[in-house]
Amino acid sequence: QINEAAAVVFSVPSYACQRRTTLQNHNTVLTEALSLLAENAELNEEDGRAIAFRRSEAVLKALPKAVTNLADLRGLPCLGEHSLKIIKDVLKDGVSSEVETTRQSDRYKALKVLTGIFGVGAKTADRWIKMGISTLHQLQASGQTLNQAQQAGLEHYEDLNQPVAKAEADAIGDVVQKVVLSVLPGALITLIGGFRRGKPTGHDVDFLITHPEEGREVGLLPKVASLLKSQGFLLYQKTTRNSYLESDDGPARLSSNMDRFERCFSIFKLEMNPGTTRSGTPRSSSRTESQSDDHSPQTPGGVHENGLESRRRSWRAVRVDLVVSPISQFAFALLGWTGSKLFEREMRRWAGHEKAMSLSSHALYDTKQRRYLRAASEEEIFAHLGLEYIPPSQRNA
Ligand code: 8DG
Ligand code: MN
Ligand code: MN
Repeated sequence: QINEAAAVVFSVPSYACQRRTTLQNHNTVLTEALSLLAENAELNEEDGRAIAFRRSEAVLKALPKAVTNLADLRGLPCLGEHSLKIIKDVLKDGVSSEVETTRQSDRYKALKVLTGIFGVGAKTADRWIKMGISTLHQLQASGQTLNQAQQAGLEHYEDLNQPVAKAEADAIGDVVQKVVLSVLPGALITLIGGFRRGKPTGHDVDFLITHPEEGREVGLLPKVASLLKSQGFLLYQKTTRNSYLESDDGPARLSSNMDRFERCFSIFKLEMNPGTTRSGTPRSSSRTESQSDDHSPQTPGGVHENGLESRRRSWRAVRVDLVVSPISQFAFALLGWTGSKLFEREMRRWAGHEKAMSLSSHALYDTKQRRYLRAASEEEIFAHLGLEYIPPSQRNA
């Protein structure tokens, strides 16, 4: 065959946690097509289908150069029939009709808009769509009862759907660090999530906090959250305490992406006014939103915090996740919260299927030896699992 001679031979291991996946991707047209179908499946809670598309997407992300020919894909793992059909169409026509039809579909568009509200998941969005609610206006007009997270999510919709830049993450890191250290001297704060993997932007900012002395970290977040709030840095927060020790089901039986760390899901108020020093206390939360803009010289009074006038504000809303782990679980928490989500999922699958072990963000359990394997670093966890160490910047599967 003609293709045979021209075909590039790629060799890719089947688990994403065996591969080095950088942010540089030579097949963006193909991966964006597969990603949209994966996202659509996630929004429709078709988990098996979503994972299949995510795995195909990740295999293409790991290739050292662009695929130009279907024959290039021979021998690659994880590429199912459906994914291959999409790839074939994109290679031939530059687009896939299934992807474009999905992108334009009313249901996909409505699911995107509604789940774009912080606090709204696929289930809630589906319920609303079935009631004829597909837009933010329809939602507001419907009189649906929203919980506090959703109310805050709607209020800050525009900001929370703008990417967060690394510089913004660092500015928030400074504030968080200062407050955490004032409550617990000696605490260690690490930027995790996508930014730790070297992404230039993110949908939120994730921090992991610990303390070198086991136990000193207990109950830290309620204090940190209340200080941040009193200093005017929080627009919303929900703090939950650590429930790991109380649980009798153990880490092995936790559902895939849940853990039991003390944590705070928040919406941060980030000052952006160039004239305002970052370290200064912005304002007290006891003042109302409309008053709080008054000090800014170039901001006219009566500006609302969302809508068309948003450009005149001196601040923006940013989603921030704070997680606290005891030092004995720190390496597992760091690994579990660095992502990417697919990399994490694949690592747990590798542990279970290939090693008869159970990996969570708390611990690694060896089923055959019937014991927990300790680790003080991510490197040790990879070693326990018989995997080559992959640094965060190469976990972008
Ligand atoms: P982004 O914000 O830049 O869009 O990407 P990200 O930083 O990779 O995604 P993320 O949604 O902020 O999640 C960061 C990591 O944390 C990711 O690996 C998934 C993981 N994670 C959660 N929730 C939970 C959870 O409840 N338990 C555990 N163990 N991990 C979680 O997002
Ligand atoms: Mn993140
Ligand atoms: Mn997050």
